[in-house]
Parts: sequence; structure tokens; C-alpha cells
Amino acid sequence: MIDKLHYISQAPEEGSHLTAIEKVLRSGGKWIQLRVKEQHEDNVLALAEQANLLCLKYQARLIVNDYPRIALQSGAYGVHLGLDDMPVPEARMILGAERCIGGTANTFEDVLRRADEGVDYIGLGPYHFTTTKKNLSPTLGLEGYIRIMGQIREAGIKIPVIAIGGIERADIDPILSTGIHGIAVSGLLTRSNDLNEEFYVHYSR
Ligand code: TZP
Ligand code: MG
Repeated sequence: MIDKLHYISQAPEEGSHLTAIEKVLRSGGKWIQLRVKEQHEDNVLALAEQANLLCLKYQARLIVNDYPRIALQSGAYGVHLGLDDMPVPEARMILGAERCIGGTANTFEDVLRRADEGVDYIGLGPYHFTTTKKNLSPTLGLEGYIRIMGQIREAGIKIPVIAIGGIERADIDPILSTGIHGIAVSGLLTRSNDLNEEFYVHYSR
């Protein structure tokens, strides 16, 4: 089962990946992706182990961005891979059939490739411009999601698709109305302290 609300971690100005993750968990977040860039793998593993303990405490699931082996070693629920990361079949060999593998797509052609590779969910984006990610692909906007979700339905692809990139509070309902499975947000949840449990319950599962 793939949740409808994914939190992508980032370290806030005052705090760390772990404080940001715990804030989201305390508020009711249930699906956390640890996304640590430009750090030594040993540090990422240590963070993943701690993040996984936090997720277990709150009955939430942890996805590790970029590193299938770290996902396995930390006991995480799965991994998320970009188009230039380890190929999905290789990650599947490491993680087995039980663990979750998510893959990025920027276009409908990428979606077809991801479906072929056997990912468990697809992160499709970016929706809007965002400073959270470097080397951003061209933005899709709502029209892009409407078009690609139509192509996905026509192709009979049933893999859950998650929208990502620059998503703010007011964007969520319009994006979900395209028939997409859910959304992934980083800045929105990292910044906000006023999204209550009702918000998380409404969008989580
Ligand atoms: N991949 C595409 S956009 C993005 C990632 C990881 C960043 C999402 O973060 P935000 O702050 O919700 O734009
Ligand atoms: Mg990556």
C-alpha cells in the first residue's frame, strides 16, 4: 500500500533531517522519505537508522532516497530512485520483492519505462518550480498532470503515481482531482507548524 501524502526530508534552517522528520511524525505524517544529498554514505546510513527508529515509534514508513543498500541495512520500507540512479532491476536484486521501490518520472515516456521496470510507485514531476531540488526538469503544471494521467489511464497502467515539486497547500486538491494517487511535499511540511492532525489524516491514507 502506497500512502497519499509523502514527506521528503530536508534540514530546516534551525534543525536537522531528524528534527524535521520527527515534527512531521508528531503531527501525524506516516510516509517519510529521507533525502540526504552531498553527505558521506556512512552519515546517510546513520541518519537512515535513526529515521527508521523514529518511523517505527510512530508506525510510519521510511523510504530512503538514492541508496538501496542503505534502505536494506537500515530496515527501511523501501527506496526511491531517480532516472540517473541505480537501475530498478539492480535495486530489486538488493531489496527483493517485498520492499518498496519508487522511481522518478518527468514524462509519460518515463512512466512507461518505470512501469516496465516494475516500480511500486512513480514520483511524477516537477509540478512547479522549487528550490528544494537542483537540476530541476521542466515543470508540468496542472495541465501536464491532466495530460499524463489521461495517457496513463489509456495505457491501462495501474501503478500509483505521486505528484512532486513545489506543491503548496492550495495545490493539493486540484492535483488530486486529476486522479493521481497522492502528493509528495518537502518545503510545505518543513516550514509549517500549523498543519494539524486533521490535515495528515485527511491526506495520508
Ligand atoms: N524531486 C522533484 S521536485 C523535488 C524532488 C525531490 C523537491 C520537492 O520539494 P518541495 O519543497 O516540495 O518542492
Ligand atoms: Mg536520486
